[in-house]
Amino acid sequence: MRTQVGIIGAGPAGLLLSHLLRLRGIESVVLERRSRAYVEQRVRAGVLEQATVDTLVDAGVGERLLREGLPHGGIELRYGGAGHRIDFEELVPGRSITVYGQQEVVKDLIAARLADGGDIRFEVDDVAVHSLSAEPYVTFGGERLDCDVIAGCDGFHGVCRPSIPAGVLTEFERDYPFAWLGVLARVKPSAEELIYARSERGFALHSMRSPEVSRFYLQVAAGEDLDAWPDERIWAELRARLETVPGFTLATGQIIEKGVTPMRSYVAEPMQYGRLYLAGDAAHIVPPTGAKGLNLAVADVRALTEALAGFYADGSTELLDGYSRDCLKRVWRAQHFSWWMTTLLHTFDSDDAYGRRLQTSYLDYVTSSAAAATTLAENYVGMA
Ligand code: RFL
Ligand code: PHB
Repeated sequence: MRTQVGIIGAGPAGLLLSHLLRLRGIESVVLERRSRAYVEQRVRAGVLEQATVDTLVDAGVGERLLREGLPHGGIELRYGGAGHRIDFEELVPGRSITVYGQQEVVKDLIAARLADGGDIRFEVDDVAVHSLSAEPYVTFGGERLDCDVIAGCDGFHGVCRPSIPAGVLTEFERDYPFAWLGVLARVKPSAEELIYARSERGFALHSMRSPEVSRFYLQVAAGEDLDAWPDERIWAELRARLETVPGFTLATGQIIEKGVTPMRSYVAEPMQYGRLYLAGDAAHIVPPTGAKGLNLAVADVRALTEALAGFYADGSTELLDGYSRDCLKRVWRAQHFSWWMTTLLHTFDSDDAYGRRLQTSYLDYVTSSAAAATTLAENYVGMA
């Protein structure tokens, strides 16, 4: 088998890349180790930056997103017994975010790709990439796919990044001493906007998916066992961390899904080796506090599409050669922002009274100074 671009992974990065390449007349095959049902149901991100929405709409896959997505003009920071709104409309006019589940983006992309004859293979076994510096090819389930370029869109635990020879990549990492317990519940959201709550008991986030479905996260210990969190304990803890301002009551309902997500910051440089280009979580991870992971994956894929379009138009490798450098600039801004939001809102060592005071001081600054609030707002909606 032969194609122009062999894409490993049918997450948002791989699927969007395949779709954008198709719009430029470039062929690809997507190889995914999970089933279609599995990738369509995997509950993850929910916040889309303006540029992400624009990319999906311009690519013709934004119809349902525009109909069902929830546009938000701000977020709330809740701490010390009060809520403070960060108003995007006022601070960064014309830029906002849209709440729309990542798995809905994935469903829309799969449907669009299959409708125009796209080749996505689900449940493929033993994917391996070969001959990366010369004439690359992919093997899987006893088959071989030859291609000009391989796009490693296989997430943090994929096979592409580990196939790069030792010594080529420099890795940068931060671990955090906590994880997030994520919960999806059939209940009307208790507020119209997202609430990032810092409390003495740890961080909590109130988010949503639709007028009938809410999404919550709780800071828990790293490596926490899900069995330690029966539904009653989850609701009690969410109440304790969110019902901290007068007049706010948390509505409760049936929990549909729950899971524990580790928190990590990670970057591999460069995002390329020979004919292998990494995009999305395969190259970098951020803790979810800044809502940046999916948006970075989309930005990588936008850049890789332009670079490949240039290459196929006239053989020019200028954009491909600059791909890693250009992406890493944005990646590092998002790394800093995500680390900063995480540091500001979580409980680290409860004995560290000095650290706690620093957090409070910075939260007071962000919620009282237009300059500081604008820093948060422009990073949250996405740097232009
Ligand atoms: P994905 O989505 O991990 O997709 C990779 C795909 O590759 C497949 N794969 C393989 N296929 C073939 N052979 C192999 N050997 C393979 N190994 C892996 C996998 O099955 C999978 O289908 O990576 P991608 O496409 O780069 O997309 C990245 C995003 O998924 C991720 O950054 C976001 O979900 C992060 N994230 C958030 N990002 C945001 O922008 N806003 C948010 O609000 C947000 N919230 C979150 C998040 C991530 C979370 N978790 C669970 C990590 C909230 C959470 C809880
Ligand atoms: C979500 O709705 O899943 C979500 C929202 C904001 C974040 C992370 C996740 O920072």
